[in-house]
Amino acid sequence: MNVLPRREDSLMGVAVAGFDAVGAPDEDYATLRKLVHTEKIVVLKDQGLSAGQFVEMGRRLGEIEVYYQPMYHHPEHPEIFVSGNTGEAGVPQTGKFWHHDYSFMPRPFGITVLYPQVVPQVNRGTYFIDLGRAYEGLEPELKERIRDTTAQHSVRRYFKIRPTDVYRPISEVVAEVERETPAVSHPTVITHPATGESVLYISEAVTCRIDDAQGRALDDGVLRELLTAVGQLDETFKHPNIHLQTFTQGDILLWDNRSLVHRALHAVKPEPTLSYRVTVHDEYDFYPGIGA
Ligand code: 7UC
Ligand code: FE
Repeated sequence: MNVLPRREDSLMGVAVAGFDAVGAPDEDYATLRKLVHTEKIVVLKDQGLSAGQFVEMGRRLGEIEVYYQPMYHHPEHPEIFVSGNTGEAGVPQTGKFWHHDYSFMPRPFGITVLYPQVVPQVNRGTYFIDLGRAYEGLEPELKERIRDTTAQHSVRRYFKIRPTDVYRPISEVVAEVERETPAVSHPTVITHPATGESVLYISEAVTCRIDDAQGRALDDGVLRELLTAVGQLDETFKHPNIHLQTFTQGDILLWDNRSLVHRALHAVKPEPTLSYRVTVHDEYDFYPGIGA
């Protein structure tokens, strides 16, 4: 495996040539995980894996987390989350909002692996913000205000109506979402277990409130101030923290789901697009003390 030098004008990420996903020894997979933790995005070039081989790659990386909703599953491989609009499988318009994967769950995973299958011609790519670096740059007063606080995360705003929900009362669907996936709390600032960085762990789509150490909600303004400062409310995507990661056919993207929030780029008039995703727990707890 050959790590290519980062382009000087790029905020994050490295490309890797010659990674043999099928034949790589365990040491190479350990090196790859480390690279994801330090570089935040790794793009493996020129991959030609079948769906089954892609799942196998996920298993080599860690413990696969199967998405909790079957409507996203690949028909033969439930481990693969399919997003796309080509009709055969998958859900269109996924992740079109700043989020981490699974932050609304009690035990999120460390690494997301994306394997684009049909790459759009025009609107290709995914936006990213590194919230470790962004936390470092926050005003000291703002850091002080969120010390020892927790943030609540809920999927409710972006839960997609399923085919099986047609003709159900919306109140029943909402009650089910709150019952099955109640809001969860995580520290507002988590420690990255692999790098030791302090990482702000909030997103525009999923974080719904910040609580002090006694569980009392802070003023809404604090969450808005944080989201503004790090770039998640910038509708022009010109904030200096925002990185647009593009990809071409044959790329496999791996990213650090602890440090990065991401947002899919979807056209208003959609072009054909299809991508496969597997998500894995690496060798570390999501953050030290989770679930304790
Ligand atoms: O349809 C979607 O955008 C899925 C989203 C609500 N969750 C992705 C995840 O992994 O948390
Ligand atoms: Fe996502």
